[in-house]
Parts: sequence; structure tokens; C-alpha cells
Amino acid sequence: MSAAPAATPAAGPAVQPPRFDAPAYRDAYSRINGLVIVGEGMADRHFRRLAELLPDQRDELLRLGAMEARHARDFVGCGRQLRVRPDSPLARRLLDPLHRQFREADQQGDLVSCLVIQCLIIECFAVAAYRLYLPVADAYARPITEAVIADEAEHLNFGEQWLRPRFQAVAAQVEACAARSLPAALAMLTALDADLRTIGIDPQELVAEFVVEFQASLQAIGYGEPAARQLVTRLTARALSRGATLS
Ligand code: PL3
Ligand code: FE2
Ligand code: FE2
Repeated sequence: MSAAPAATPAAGPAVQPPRFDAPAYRDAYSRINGLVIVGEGMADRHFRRLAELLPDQRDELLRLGAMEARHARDFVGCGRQLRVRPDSPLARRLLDPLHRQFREADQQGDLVSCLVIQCLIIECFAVAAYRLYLPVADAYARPITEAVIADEAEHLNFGEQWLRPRFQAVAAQVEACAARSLPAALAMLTALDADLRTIGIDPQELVAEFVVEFQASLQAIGYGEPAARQLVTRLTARALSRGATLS
């Protein structure tokens, strides 16, 4: 066998960090930052409502809500650092369907759906998004995002721990709720597709990461691996075929 050519360094295009001061970056960041800030504020309100609904775990839920309020403040700081004004009106419009689903579930006394919407769907979405943001974040936002990811894992865990011992009784509600809320979550990504790309996040990768997270959550509450995979794949495919398309 002839001698192999001298090893060359791993090929492939070098990943360029985004230019954080470019007008296109700052413009995209204003909408992403708005969504994150308003989303964290909404999570705070949801946990405070859950604290009223679950008086036995009131203190823990208030603690989780306070963490969300701090996330919102920390991400406000990230926007300020880049001299970006968050687009809050757009964020409120994009988050409204999920918030409305939470409120309707609450009005109907459907605690299971409230927990699925906040602790599974929204938190899985946040974990997936922040994980993909981490490698392309600026030096100020990176440690903040890292700390937030660890907190979000606790929020996910709360929902999983509550649902798991009740799995048989709640499985049908979990599925019905996920079938409504997953399209609402993915529609936000569709709306911000171009902005996500501009800040260095591939929206398709984000969906893939969400699928991994959500499947793991379903398994944590009692679904077997094949059932969890089938459910997530079916719901995601259906949501994306109904207009939540990603380019
Ligand atoms: C749960 O604690 C809060 C949920 C907030 C919603 C997050 C939506 C994230 C969308 C994509 C953002 C990319 C990350 C950018 C971070 C500044
Ligand atoms: Fe958060
Ligand atoms: Fe959270």
C-alpha cells in the first residue's frame, strides 16, 4: 500500500462567529431578544399561577417563577449590551397562542395541560433554543445563557416529577395537549426563521433538538422509547405540514 498523503487539518468551512455589531445582526437580535424576554416573563406568571394551583408545592413553584423573572432581567441585559431594543409587541403576538392555551386549560381546571404547556413544551423549547444559541452567543451573553440552561432543566424536571407517578391517568391529556401546543411552539420558529439564521442558529437543527428534548421528557414521565419517538415524530410532522414550514 502506498504511503498515505500527509494528514491535513480537518477540512470544512471554518464557522465564522456572527458580527455582533452588524446592523442585520442587531435587527434580528431585537426580535429574538424580545421573544426570549417576553417568554421568560410569561414563564414567571405561569409558575406563579401553578403555585396557586398546587399549594403543597407553592414555595418550590414560586422559587421557579423567581428564576424566570431573573432570566428575563438577564436577557434584558444581553440586549442592552448590544444596544438593541427588544421587539416586545411582536413577541407578545407570537407567544399569545401558547399563553392563551395555558389560560384556557386553567379555566377548565385542566392542571395537567397547564403543566404540559409550561414545564414540558415551553421548557423543552427553551432548552433546545438556548443550547443552540450558546456556541454563537457573544461573550457577555454566553455565561448567562449557560446558567439559564441549567435552571431550565430544573423547570422541566418539576413537570416530569409531577406527571410521572400519575402517568396512566394523565397520558391521554398529555397527548391531546401536546397536539395543540406543539404547533403553537413551532409556529414561533417559523415566524423567526430568517432571524434565527442571522444570529447563527439553524431553525431545522432547533426543531431536531426540540424533538430530542421532548422525546426525553415523554420518556421521563413514563412513555416507552418507541411510543415517545412515534408521538413526537407524528406531532412534529403534522405541525410542520400545517404551515409551520421551515426553509
Ligand atoms: C422558559 O423558561 C422561558 C421560555 C422562553 C421562550 C424561549 C424562546 C426561544 C426562541 C429562540 C431563541 C434563541 C436563543 C436566543 C437567546 C437570546
Ligand atoms: Fe427561563
Ligand atoms: Fe424555565
